[in-house]
Amino acid sequence: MNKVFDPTTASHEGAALRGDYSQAGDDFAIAQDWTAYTPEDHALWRQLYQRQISLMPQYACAEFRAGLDHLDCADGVPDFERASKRLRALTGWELVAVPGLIPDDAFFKHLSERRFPVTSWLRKPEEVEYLVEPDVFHDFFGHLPIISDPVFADFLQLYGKRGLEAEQRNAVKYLARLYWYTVEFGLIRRNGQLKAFGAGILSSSGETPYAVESQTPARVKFDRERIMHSNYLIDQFQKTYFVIDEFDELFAALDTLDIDQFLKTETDKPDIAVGRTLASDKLIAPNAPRAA
Ligand code: HBI
Ligand code: FE
Repeated sequence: MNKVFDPTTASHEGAALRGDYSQAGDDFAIAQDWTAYTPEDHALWRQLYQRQISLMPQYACAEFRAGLDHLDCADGVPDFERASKRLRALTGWELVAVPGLIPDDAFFKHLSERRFPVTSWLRKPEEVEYLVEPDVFHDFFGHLPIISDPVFADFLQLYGKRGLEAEQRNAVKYLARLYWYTVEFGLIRRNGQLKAFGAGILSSSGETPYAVESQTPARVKFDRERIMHSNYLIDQFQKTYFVIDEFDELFAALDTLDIDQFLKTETDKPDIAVGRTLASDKLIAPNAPRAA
């Protein structure tokens, strides 16, 4: 099956696709082929894992940390089948291996059926610091732990369902912003302290402390319409993070979203530029930086 996937139609625009799409089925699923990872891959995974795990007690929310424990993935690039078993037991989700970014419709379909697409390839040693496109470390370490939370798990499935609907109505752009500012870069407030749950934050050693305690970016109370109008950048630390108090807020935001109504009343409003804050934003202070 020779499928051509144009990355410029995906929301992570400009990402170079490096996986092998020629083996993918119509749903873009491939075999993980766990035995093909080299000892160097496993060593690089352990290096990435060790660096991130040391940051989690301070910066990740409790649900994410509990999920990470359940996934038990310290030793090397994880076997997706084993991880699927664990996740299935917790929230009924499983993993599906993919070659990288996949088209929106295939992505939404998987989520709507409680399957999370996980890129199978691992970055190269010279990319430990930074990568624009998702690899197995970002997808597995960043995304899967929080899917062990039942409320988040239901929210993500609903995102898939609403995404399929948005596709029919040409509204994916607005839904994708919600995903970006929550699933990828979301913060949650716990006992007055900010913690991260977004995968883009928690798979990055630089952005993890930055998102939670830097004085530079703005932190704004979660607001569905505000986010749906907000542009974002994929190749640098975020300039604005949105903060929830409960995962229920995410579920409710999608559950009560009337896409047709939004298109009718909201889409003539201008986009909000990256880094801009509005008078109506409820601003939230960062945590005090960790003592050195
Ligand atoms: N494919 N593998 C993969 N991972 C993503 O996060 C992803 C994708 N395709 C489309 C997509 N994200 C976004 O465009 C949607 O959330 C809108
Ligand atoms: Fe991601």
